[in-house]
Amino acid sequence: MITEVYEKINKDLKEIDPEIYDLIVKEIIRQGEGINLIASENYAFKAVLQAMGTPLSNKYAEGYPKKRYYSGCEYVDIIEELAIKRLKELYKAEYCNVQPHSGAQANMAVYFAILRPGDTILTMSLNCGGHLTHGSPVNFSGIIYNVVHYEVSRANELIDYDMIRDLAIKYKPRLIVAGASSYPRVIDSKIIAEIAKEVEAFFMFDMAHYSGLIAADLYPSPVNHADFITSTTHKTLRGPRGGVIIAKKEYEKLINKWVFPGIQGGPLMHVIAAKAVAFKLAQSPEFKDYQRQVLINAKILAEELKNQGIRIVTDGTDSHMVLCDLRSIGLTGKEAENILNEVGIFVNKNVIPFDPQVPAVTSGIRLGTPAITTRGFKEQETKELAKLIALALKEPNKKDYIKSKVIELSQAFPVYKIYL
Ligand code: DSN
Repeated sequence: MITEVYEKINKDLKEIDPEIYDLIVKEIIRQGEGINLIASENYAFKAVLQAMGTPLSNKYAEGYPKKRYYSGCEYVDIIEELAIKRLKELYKAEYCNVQPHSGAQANMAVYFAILRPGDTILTMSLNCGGHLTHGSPVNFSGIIYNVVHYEVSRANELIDYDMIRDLAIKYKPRLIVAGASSYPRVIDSKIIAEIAKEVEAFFMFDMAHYSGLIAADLYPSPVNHADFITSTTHKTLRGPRGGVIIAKKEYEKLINKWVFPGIQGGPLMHVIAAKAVAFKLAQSPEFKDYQRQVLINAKILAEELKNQGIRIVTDGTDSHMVLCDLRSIGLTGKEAENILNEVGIFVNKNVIPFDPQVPAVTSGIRLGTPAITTRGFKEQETKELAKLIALALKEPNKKDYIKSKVIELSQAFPVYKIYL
């Protein structure tokens, strides 16, 4: 049930557009009652949502602080400067741009800044956990550039750095890209930086998935190794949906030019304010504790699922995510996603390295612990959840029991108390 407080705050919306109001309420309830294990999602800080739902959205501020194309930017200038200062502090960075509307736009701005159509880029294969904007044939990056992919080793499913070096020497890429959406292990940006230097390529690290862990010093930072670092702000960081770019100071003018006016118009000032809030909160000791628990929960999840007979890709995790190979229990990723959805556990089907299934089916599911940790799950609850997942996947007739347990667990750990 939605709270009276929520109804009161949103009284106008309810009256003006009951259809949309009702759907928002349903989504809030869905998020609250279900258990979210989608590794790229999280529950943003409440203060982040508050900063986003403001009249800052009304302001046009094309340009950069103190160099805008519109008047009346005195307050949004300070907001953007604060966001920049905090992001630089958070990652000990020389320069950053907080305007990209998304991770995809952050990547696009870097590509457009340093590449020309037809240039070769060396990136992680999507089948091994790479991102769509790292050269997928259905994405602009795969259409505009000549893409060469490196893979993980078939033997241990870890990134094959020798393969990166061999391909870099053979194809002489202008850019090497690292970062992944379903690689649970540490990515060694130092080795990749050395390879990039050897072949005189640029090196971009897309830390979208790992940015919260990196901010908390719990995953190796690519700063000082990569020329460009891109990220989203809504995953492990718990900020608003959006993107950022970090780079060496020498690229400031080039990147700024390519974000605006290169590929974007007016920045989303309400989102930039919310990013600033998230960057402030990410510097707190509580955030570090939170990220520690994210890692502990991911390890417990992997261990317990393994105990239940589910094969874990790379046999474990160094991060917030766990990739399961469901061939070990005779299911596809699509089947598992549907079964878990029915009991209120949200996951996404995901290719595993060298997956024999097509991406719409897959042999795996990807699980992540950022969202459950935000709502307060610790070791005990995570272990219980892993058992419920295995039970749901192995014994379809227990659905009602599992669903009631999921509701029990989620009610014990409410998300936004003010709403639900
Ligand atoms: N779509 C995001 C993810 O789920 O990882 C970024 O690729």
